Amino acid sequence: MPYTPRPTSSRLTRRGFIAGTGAALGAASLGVPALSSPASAAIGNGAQVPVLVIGTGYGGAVAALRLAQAGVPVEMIEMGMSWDTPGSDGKIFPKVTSPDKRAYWLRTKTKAPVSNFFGFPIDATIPKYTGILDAEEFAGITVYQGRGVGGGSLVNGGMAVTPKQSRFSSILPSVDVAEMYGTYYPRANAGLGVGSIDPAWFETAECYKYARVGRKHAQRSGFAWTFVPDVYDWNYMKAEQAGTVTRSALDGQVMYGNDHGKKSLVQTYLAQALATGRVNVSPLHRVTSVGPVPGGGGYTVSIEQLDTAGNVVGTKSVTAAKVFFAAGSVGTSKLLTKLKATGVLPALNNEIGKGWGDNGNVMCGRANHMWDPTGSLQSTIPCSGIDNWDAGGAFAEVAPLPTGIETYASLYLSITNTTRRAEFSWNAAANKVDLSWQTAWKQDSINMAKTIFDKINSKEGTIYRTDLFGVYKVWQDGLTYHPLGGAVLNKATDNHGRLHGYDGLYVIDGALIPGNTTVNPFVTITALAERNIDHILANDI
Ligand code: FAE
Repeated sequence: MPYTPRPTSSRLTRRGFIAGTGAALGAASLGVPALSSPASAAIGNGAQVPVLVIGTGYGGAVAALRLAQAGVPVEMIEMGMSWDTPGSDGKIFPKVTSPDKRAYWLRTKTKAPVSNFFGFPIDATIPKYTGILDAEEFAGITVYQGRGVGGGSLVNGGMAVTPKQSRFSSILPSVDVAEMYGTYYPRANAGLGVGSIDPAWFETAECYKYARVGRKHAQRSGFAWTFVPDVYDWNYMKAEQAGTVTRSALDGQVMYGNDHGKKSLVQTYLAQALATGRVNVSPLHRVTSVGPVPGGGGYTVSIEQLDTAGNVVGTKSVTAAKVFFAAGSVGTSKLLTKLKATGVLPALNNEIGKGWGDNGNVMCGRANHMWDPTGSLQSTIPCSGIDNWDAGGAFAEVAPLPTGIETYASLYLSITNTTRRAEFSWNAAANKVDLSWQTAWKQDSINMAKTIFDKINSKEGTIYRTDLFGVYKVWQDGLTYHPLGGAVLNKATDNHGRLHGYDGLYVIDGALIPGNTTVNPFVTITALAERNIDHILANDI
């Protein structure tokens, strides 16, 4: 059946959205519905609530949905915007090749991961705005994160990978493997709407020529190559290729959002959570403190309200009986590190801020021969990877370079088995949280990625691209898309995310996972959140 995308200009009201949720969940038209109505829906100063969730990414969305289904009202606080209104170009989100103010969180210049093209820098000046992608800079690493209702699900490639069961005990040693693979990974995959590419269509689709070239090179060097599941609607992708729907993945949209096709949390967990009528979301609200109410009775949560230039336009203080930290690995770790160091939550243990890793992310490009073009039309959604984890410690996704012209380049994002772990600490003089990551540590990841690409280059008679990440720079070794850890399960918390030292405070996001998931992380973050909230609902609520 042909697909009919929802017009991007249709902004649903809260009531209309809730009524339409059932349809939206299974719908083919994956436009972006509004999740919150204007400021009137925002949490009020002085409110007293049973549960407050900080952040609307994977961990937060799972917590909100399951609590609400159990009858508990939930207030979700999100520092980013609700992405539901088209700009003057009729689109909600910009393309990767033409970022504007919507692209970056409070920056005046873009900071593209592929920063150069044919050696020339491509970053551009933009107005400061509460845009969708945060390139948060620490001394040794830039951490990319989604900002907005939906968190990282708004900006990621949707690659939805369940780690191999045999590797799970190295990821989360205190968690029951059978329970995860029998109950929680299947639940997470279903809740996220994970699907697989049609292998027959893959063989002919123009937009995946780059992936077929990646497969050919991997297999000729003897590497295991595999399809990777994704939350993008694969039937919508087919329709994009056929030219029967408005293009999104085939129109250069991904890292700054997708107007269509991608099932972000806005279409899945958050849609279901709102449909219960028990969840309220306050966008452009940033939590700055969580401290015990003197004499007991929950926690005082301090919140700043922001405008779209990032100015604080109001402050609020609310009381919550229980607080879930779901601000992402960096957001949660920064809050907890500061609150412990400044004496607001002094009984947190000494594991706070520790065990942080970059999932071993490193990027590189290869220059193909002129007879091996990768295609001028490339889907922004990766669909395959090269698995050399056991032999060389690297899993490399075959990534797109959606420039709209033939580049003869193959691009890869590798996830590697690095054991480097950094620590967050409170810098009182600068009034901020630092991270001890060192750029030089990426050499471990580079060495592991080279076990794949040195071999392919040697077999194919090709070389690394040196013009994509600077001038004569082979490796993008300054970033991660996959921050993990900082409030590690069974260390900073008990084995289900309860923070030591305080009843009613929980961590439920990527901060729980100690630095590496062996594959892309959001399915594991979601599955772990499903496991923990099950236990918390049965025992604490
Ligand atoms: P996250 O989704 O980051 O949500 C945290 C939320 O909390 C955000 O919305 C924040 O704005 C909000 N927040 C933070 N601090 C505060 C505060 N103080 N007050 C209020 N709100 C706050 O956390 N993973 C995959 O598995 N597959 C992929 O294909 C993939 N591609 C990626 C591509 C890019 C460009 C990026 C940046 C990431 C990618 N990831 C991918 C990583 C994935 O999105 C990430 O692991 C999850 O989003 C982390 O989920 P959390 O629930 O931990």
